Amino acid sequence: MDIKDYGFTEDYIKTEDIEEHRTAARIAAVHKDRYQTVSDRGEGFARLKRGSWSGEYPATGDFVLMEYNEAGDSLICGLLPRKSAFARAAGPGRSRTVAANFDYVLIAMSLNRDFNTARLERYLSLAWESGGVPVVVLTKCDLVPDPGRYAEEVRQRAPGAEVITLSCKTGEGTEDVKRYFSKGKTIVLLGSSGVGKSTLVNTLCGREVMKTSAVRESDSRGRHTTVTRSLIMLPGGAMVIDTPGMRELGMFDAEEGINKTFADAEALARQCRFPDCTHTSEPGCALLRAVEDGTLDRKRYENYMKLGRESRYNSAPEEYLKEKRAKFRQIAKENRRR
Ligand SMILES: Nc1nc2c(ncn2[C@@H]2O[C@H](COP(=O)(O)OP(=O)(O)OP(=O)(O)O)[C@@H](O)[C@H]2O)c(=O)[nH]1
Ligand SMILES: [Mg+2]
Repeated sequence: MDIKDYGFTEDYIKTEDIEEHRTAARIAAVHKDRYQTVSDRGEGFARLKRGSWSGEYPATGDFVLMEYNEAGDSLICGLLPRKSAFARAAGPGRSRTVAANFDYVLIAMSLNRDFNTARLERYLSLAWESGGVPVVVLTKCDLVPDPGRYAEEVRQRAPGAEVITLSCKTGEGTEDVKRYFSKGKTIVLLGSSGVGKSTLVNTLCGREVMKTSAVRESDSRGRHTTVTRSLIMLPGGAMVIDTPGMRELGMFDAEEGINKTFADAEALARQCRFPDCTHTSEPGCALLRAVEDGTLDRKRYENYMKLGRESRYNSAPEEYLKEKRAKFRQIAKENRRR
């Protein structure tokens, strides 16, 4: 087995800088405190070396250095710098890395009751922030008579991202998706439970590598069939990280990603009269004017504002609250003056 086939390059660490008793490895799955790894020595398991860990823990897709142990679990002693990472909030001031070192983020959303453009904007913001290139995949297009209409609606909401309609049942769109799966590339699959992420992995593999199960009839919800994030090598040499559908996707440190997702709102924000416009009540606010005259969808505006607030709060709760208190003091002062 060659770690280079798993996407390892000297950008992560120069081979000459790896000490003799250490091996570069990629994390293929995380099982609580035990890590499934691939390296030049083959597939194996590893644990974190005690005492050498204080910061961020490895996530699926990460490259690490480990002390190889032939007889049992190897010891992970260092995390190599990431080229991309998808992280979500895990409470105020904390984040959790879902996957690392991928080239593309495939956001899957199915054309049944899962379809929700506000949620898509959430995924897109974190995806742009991750450093990978987002691609929107509208799955189960066999379930609706006019998938093109949905695709058009999504294109309006996802400037800069390709939108593909797919059905693993009829095979429609699989060729469009396959273009991203070239040798050496890593693709992370994200989306709610039941949208067909694992079904897509099986389709790409040509056999059943992942378990799948039917969604609930009443509301199209999935049953959280996939429970670990695992990196799978596909026949053509691309790697896919299949993930469990996330129940919550909180914004964390995602301002740049939000700005990319809402490029239209961002462009308007630059035209406001006041450079520090908060787009809530100021005269001369270009965003409010656009909502008023219908050029900017009200729901999209509201989501833009909401995701921004959430990101600022989750990334720096103390600072955010301080700013909020200062703003209310200012309003109170003005009211008194009036
Ligand atoms: N009609 C239709 N059903 C599909 C399609 N793709 C997947 N499904 C079905 O959707 C259900 C859920 O698929 P999964 O692949 O398990 O979904 P998942 O996204 O991996 O779900 P979690 O692992 O729970 O996050 C299964 O019953 C699939 O057969 C499709 O293109 N068309
Ligand atoms: Mg699954």
